[in-house]
Amino acid sequence: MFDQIQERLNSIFRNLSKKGKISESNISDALRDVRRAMLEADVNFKVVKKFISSVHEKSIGQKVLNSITPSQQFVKVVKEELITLLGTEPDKIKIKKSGITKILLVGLQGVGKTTTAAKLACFLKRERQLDSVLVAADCKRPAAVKQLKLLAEQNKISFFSSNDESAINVVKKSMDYAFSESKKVVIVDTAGRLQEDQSLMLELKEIAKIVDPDEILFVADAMTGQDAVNSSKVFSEVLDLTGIILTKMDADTRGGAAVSIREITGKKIKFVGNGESINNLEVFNPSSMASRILGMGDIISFVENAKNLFDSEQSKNNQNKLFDGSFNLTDFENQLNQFNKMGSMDSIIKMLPIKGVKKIGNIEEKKLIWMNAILSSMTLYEKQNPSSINGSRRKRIALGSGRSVFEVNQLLKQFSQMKTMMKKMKNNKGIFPFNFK
Ligand SMILES: Nc1nc2c(ncn2[C@@H]2O[C@H](COP(=O)(O)OP(=O)(O)OP(=O)(O)O)[C@@H](O)[C@H]2O)c(=O)[nH]1
Ligand SMILES: [Mg+2]
Repeated sequence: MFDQIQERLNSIFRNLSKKGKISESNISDALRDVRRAMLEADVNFKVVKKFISSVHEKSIGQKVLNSITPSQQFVKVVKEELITLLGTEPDKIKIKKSGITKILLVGLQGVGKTTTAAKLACFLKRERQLDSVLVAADCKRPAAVKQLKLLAEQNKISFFSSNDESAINVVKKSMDYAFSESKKVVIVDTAGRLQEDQSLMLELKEIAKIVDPDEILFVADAMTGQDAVNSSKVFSEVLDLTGIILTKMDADTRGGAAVSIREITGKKIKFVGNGESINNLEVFNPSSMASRILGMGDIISFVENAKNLFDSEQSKNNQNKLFDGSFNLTDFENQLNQFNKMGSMDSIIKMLPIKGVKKIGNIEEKKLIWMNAILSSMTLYEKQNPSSINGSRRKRIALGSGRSVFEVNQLLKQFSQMKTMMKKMKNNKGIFPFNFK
């Protein structure tokens, strides 16, 4: 996702990081490059213009923090503006407190409406425990009805279709069906056309009038870039769209549609499709999307978080203890807790600019959890006198923490290796665990 724009932006940020300070002239160079990268990523030119001018204004006014480099400061401004552009906060799907919620999916041909209808039903079941009925309102194409029926069967979702010629009648009947089956949500999959043609628009308008939907979601194919943006604008002028679902983000290397669509249509992206399988639907989150586009991960907040925590008195104390050899398991536990305070291992890893790290994140996170479990099963005496932890104590700790003796041994071994290593490094203070000065 977004490989092209990520690469371009990263090289701009790297170049800027070689410069000492943010000045009028190097900011202008960086901004010119960002502008070009965005245009090449197929971001709408009006959006680019507005974006660049607000980043310019904000970065010139910024004080460069001591702890972070100017380029990071610049990335921070770019990121904040990008989040604003993408809609600031996630926009939740509207579900009625009582009665049946009606969701209409509209869009051009082949963008992913049918697939998304099924994905959305599964999402609502999984995340909100809501049962939906999938309604095939694409009456002209029998294959379209079959496709939705198959998806419904495969995923155990209710399905409604009717031999009626008119989509409007099908939708009307589906409401009675949903009511009789006590379903909470009706998701209507409509027909697509190659172009925004008059008859399609009239049909959709009519359906909307009769159904009075709670959500009219425009489904757009992210890969089509500005075409997706333009057609969403046309649809939003005819229908009261309540949001956008961008599909095929997994195959979109540029990101132009994702970045421009809200600014141009005034409608927020609610979900993104990021693959062909049924679970590949994500709630759109402007902040994490901005991180992904920038590709750098959220280094700034990571640095700030880490700096605050590891600069604390307790941490400095721990460092001194480590070097004079008096560091014990209580200190080790405190250090682990501090690390935990920075957020889940997963979120820390996500903030780092490393590719393909999701898996490592999970493993590490699990490890932190079991280490904590073992440490909290030790007595204070044991923590302060690690050498007292003999075989029978190890067995008791393992039992108490629900971990194996092997894992208890592993933790103790790591702890003693760390102490030995630190003793050796006595003359090279400041390396544990992070040094941001
Ligand atoms: N890679 C990827 N493919 C997707 C995604 N969403 C849908 N597709 C694929 O896009 C193709 C078209 O999807 P459909 O759901 O049939 O599209 P549609 O809008 O209903 O098409 P019409 O009914 O013909 O207008 C299918 O092959 C889907 O598997 C996505 O998020 N990622
Ligand atoms: Mg379809």
